[in-house]
Amino acid sequence: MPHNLLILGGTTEASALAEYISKTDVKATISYAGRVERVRPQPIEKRIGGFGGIAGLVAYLKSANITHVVDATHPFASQMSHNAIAACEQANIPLVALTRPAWQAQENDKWHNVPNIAAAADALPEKNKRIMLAIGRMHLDQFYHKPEHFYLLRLVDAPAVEPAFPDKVIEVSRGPFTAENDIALMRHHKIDMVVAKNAGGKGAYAKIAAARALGIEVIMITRPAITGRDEVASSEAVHQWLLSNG
Ligand code: 3Y8
Ligand code: NAP
Repeated sequence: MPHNLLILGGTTEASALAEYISKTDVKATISYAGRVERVRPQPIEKRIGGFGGIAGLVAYLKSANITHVVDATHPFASQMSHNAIAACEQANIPLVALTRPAWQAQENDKWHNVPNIAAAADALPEKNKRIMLAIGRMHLDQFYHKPEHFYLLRLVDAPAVEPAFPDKVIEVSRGPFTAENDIALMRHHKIDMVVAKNAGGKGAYAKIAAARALGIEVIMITRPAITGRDEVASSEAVHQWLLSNG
């Protein structure tokens, strides 16, 4: 049966893979949750919306005659990744993850590593800081019990509901970002602390390089561990995996 690939997308690497695959004879569809108003235009077929849990994904794999799945989601999209592992096992469909390594602290980095988002909020100091909270929209409520700080929030879309921080500025901007812009942004808002997910890749790294340049502490959230799947690190390796997996 000819290859029919499902790419679970939402990252720079997923877009690069879609571009790469569009130049081959492999039929492929890139999938998004539908979290934001606009997703990046793609050269291959796109589907937007959840599948409906593991069972929904199994049903989709069968109805769409998917032969292979590449999980190219963000390292913090752990629910999707776990569902993909379970669904591909049930449907007996090969799965590989296209991942990007975690960032490693470099000389002059002032990182304070924490295991999860809740621990990042607990790690905030007592006295008033000016914090760039660049972890998106979905988990801001985990910081609501620390209202005494100023927060610079960077969101993909203007929020339908105002995040409940008394002292905040909302920067509506989608990545990828640049270090020089993030240095200017942090200087403008007199930022003295950054909270970040260890996303890896280039699209979110600007704030990390900017914090280093400005000597600002970063509370770095470790990514969730995801096991039980093969992983590759490039579009070429995905193509090789595809060819060697029937
Ligand atoms: C919907 C649509 C591409 C993909 C680009 C990458 C880079 C730019 C940097 C900061 C950090 C953050 C956030 C971020 C980046 C890339 C990548 C990446 C971080 C889009 C996209 C979708 C999403 C979902 C969105 C989350 C949010 C997280 C913003 C597309 C633009 C903070 C992650 O409002 C919301 O509901 C936003 C939700 C999940 C995390 C959160 O908890 O809020 N990404 N981001 C995807 C879908 O519907 O399936 O893919 O075109 C994609 C990108 N965002 O092809 O160019 O590869 O990482 N995304 C983080 O790293 O902390 C911004 O501001 O410095
Ligand atoms: P998540 O918490 O792991 O997944 C929650 C549910 O969202 C999944 O069970 C699934 O719903 C749906 N879903 C997630 N990714 C999907 C995809 N690519 N296609 C179809 N449905 C998807 O996911 P998340 O952290 O909210 O991430 C959502 C999307 O944003 C993903 O595409 C991810 O790559 C992208 N993203 C996330 C982050 C982040 O920080 N989390 C950063 C950058 C980009 P059903 O159970 O109904 O199938």
